[in-house]
Amino acid sequence: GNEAGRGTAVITRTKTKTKKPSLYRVLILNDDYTPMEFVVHVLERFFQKDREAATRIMLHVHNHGVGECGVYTFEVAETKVSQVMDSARQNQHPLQCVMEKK
Ligand code: NFA
Repeated sequence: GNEAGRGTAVITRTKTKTKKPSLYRVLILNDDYTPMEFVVHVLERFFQKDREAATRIMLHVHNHGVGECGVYTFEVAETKVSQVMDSARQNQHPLQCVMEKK
């Protein structure tokens, strides 16, 4: 607390900073044209999945339309989405990657 000149007591910082960051799911969307091997490659390169996990996620997206690549804080999730979208564009694949708040 702080007692300032005119008898106005002001409480500052009653709480310590314990706010947890919001988390975001990064998702890949299915399409009819992106090669399965490219999606596996993306999951290995940008999401640190081994071949088995990457293949499982790719097949889940292929069969269900959408699938989770990982959960990250806002800036990390944004970076992952940009990396995937840039790589897809460079390779002329229509692959879409999005993030959503958990
Ligand atoms: N559906 C794509 C195909 O049959 C493969 C794919 C999987 C694309 C996951 C996008 C995401 N070639």
